[in-house]
Amino acid sequence: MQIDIITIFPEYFGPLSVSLIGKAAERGDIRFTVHDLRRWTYDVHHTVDDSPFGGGPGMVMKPEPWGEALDSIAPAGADPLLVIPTPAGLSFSQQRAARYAAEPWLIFACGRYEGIDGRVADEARSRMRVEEVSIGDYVLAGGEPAVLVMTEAICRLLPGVLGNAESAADDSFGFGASSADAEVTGATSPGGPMAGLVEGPAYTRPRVWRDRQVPPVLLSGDHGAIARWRRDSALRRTAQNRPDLVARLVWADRAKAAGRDVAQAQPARSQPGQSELAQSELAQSEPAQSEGAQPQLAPRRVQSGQLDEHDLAVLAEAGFPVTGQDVAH
Ligand code: JF5
Repeated sequence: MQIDIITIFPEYFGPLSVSLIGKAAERGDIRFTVHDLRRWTYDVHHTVDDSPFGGGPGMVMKPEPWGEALDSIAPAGADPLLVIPTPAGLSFSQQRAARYAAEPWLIFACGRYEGIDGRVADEARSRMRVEEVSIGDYVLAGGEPAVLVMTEAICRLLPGVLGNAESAADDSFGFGASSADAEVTGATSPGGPMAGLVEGPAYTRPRVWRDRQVPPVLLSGDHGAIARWRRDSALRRTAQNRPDLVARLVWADRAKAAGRDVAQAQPARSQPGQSELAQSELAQSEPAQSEGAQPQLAPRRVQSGQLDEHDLAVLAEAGFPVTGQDVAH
């Protein structure tokens, strides 16, 4: 995979030569080329910004250096995907990371100040695919840290980059072990038992530390019981920390029960045509933290978009009293 990065702070990308990504780059599995935008300025001060038309605070990045940089890096006929970090963009997610990981060539354009002149993305769209992407609902001083975040999320999905190919599948927001293919193709229907959940806690030696035991089931050697326990702890942590994700699971579950397509029914952010009902379900408040007896283990269906009795009991225990058909408030 080729990754070009255009920035006024090339030094910012030193971390790309460290750790897993650094090793992948050394092996040649990923090739990073960092370009200084000022190379495409011709005045003595190497000016990249100017004041905004229409007034207002701050500065806007001038279009000319960007136009020349993109012409030079992606000549006519080339087919890269241009990614522009901005708080106003589409959400970056594990799914988008997987889609980007399947691209042979990405170009990242790091804006500073109040962003890049709007015509740059428009003009680039006339000859290449362009996505404006946000890594979260906060404002950075520039796109550089967003590019580091995205490259890390993307590159660890490349074959051979992560030590253990399996370990990406059950990650938080991962697609589950049974859909490694979907991960690479960017399929929208998640597959495995951990799909749509954040991960529960992990443990290592020693078995007892400061009077705290590792959960005994993890030492039992019973792989079925361990998988069940992990799903339960993932459900519990998702219920406690991410009510938005639980709302999605419940939504997908109901859609499945109603015989509708799960991918279409998921209440993804900013989907046009989203119903009032979806909005009210997403607005569910955070559940109270709860402790107490573990729900009884029961046989389960381990398919995405399906919550069995046991899942519902775990969710209820964690403060999400979800009945067969209703979400309690
Ligand atoms: C940027 C204008 C780009 O602040 C961000 C960002 C936040 N979430 N995702 C990206 O990017 C830098 C700031 C202002 C354009």
